[in-house]
Amino acid sequence: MADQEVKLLGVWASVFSKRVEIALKMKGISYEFVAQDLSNKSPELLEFNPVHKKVPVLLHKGKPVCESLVILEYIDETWKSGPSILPEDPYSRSAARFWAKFIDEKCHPAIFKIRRSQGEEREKAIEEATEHLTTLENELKGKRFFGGDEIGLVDIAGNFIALWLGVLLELVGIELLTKEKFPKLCEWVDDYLNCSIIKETLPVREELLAFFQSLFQQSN
Ligand SMILES: N[C@@H](CCC(=O)N[C@@H](CS)C(=O)NCC(=O)O)C(=O)O
Repeated sequence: MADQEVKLLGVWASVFSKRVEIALKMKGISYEFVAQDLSNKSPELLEFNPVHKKVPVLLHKGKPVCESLVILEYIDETWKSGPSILPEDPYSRSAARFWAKFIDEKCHPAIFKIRRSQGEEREKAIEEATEHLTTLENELKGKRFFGGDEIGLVDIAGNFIALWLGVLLELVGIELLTKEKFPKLCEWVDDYLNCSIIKETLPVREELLAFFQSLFQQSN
């Protein structure tokens, strides 16, 4: 069976690996999770993702697929079981790809910049992140999930905003995603984290916090 030939090279604390695990679970595909040590990259990781040398890598029947958003589309196109990750209609599909890309290219860097900067530079980074989160807040108006009534590509891409953002900013003593400023986004976080597949797949907040705390201590 095709399911038995699915392997995921990943890291438990990686927001990108978790995207792939969520998609596989949504489709009901069983897979082998092969944990990677990014401080000592495995020959398998280097062989199957020689360009970026990053997790996640999905191996399907021995063939590698790299880059989490590409993998999500591959999963959606390969397994028609379970709910769709991308919408059917081409315009809605392009919109989903647009917002997923926006999260990766705008939101992630802005939030990481807050952690890395100090003083005036940090204030600017907070302003920038606030602007991007406001854009997402507006995109959610009238919808429960970015995908509509059900979770889809943009929700899964938004893992970082749902869990990692709060953890990373707690470590620098900043609260950005508040109910007062972002009521829709906060409602989305609650609804998303309460979906059974999401709950069983994403890491426990305290464990993630401890992991990044120790990672940052090592890198400071
Ligand atoms: N754009 C990539 C990002 C993947 C990524 O940044 N993975 C990190 C772990 S969270 C990684 O493997 N880092 C190893 C490195 O940078 O050397 C994706 O969406 O899959």
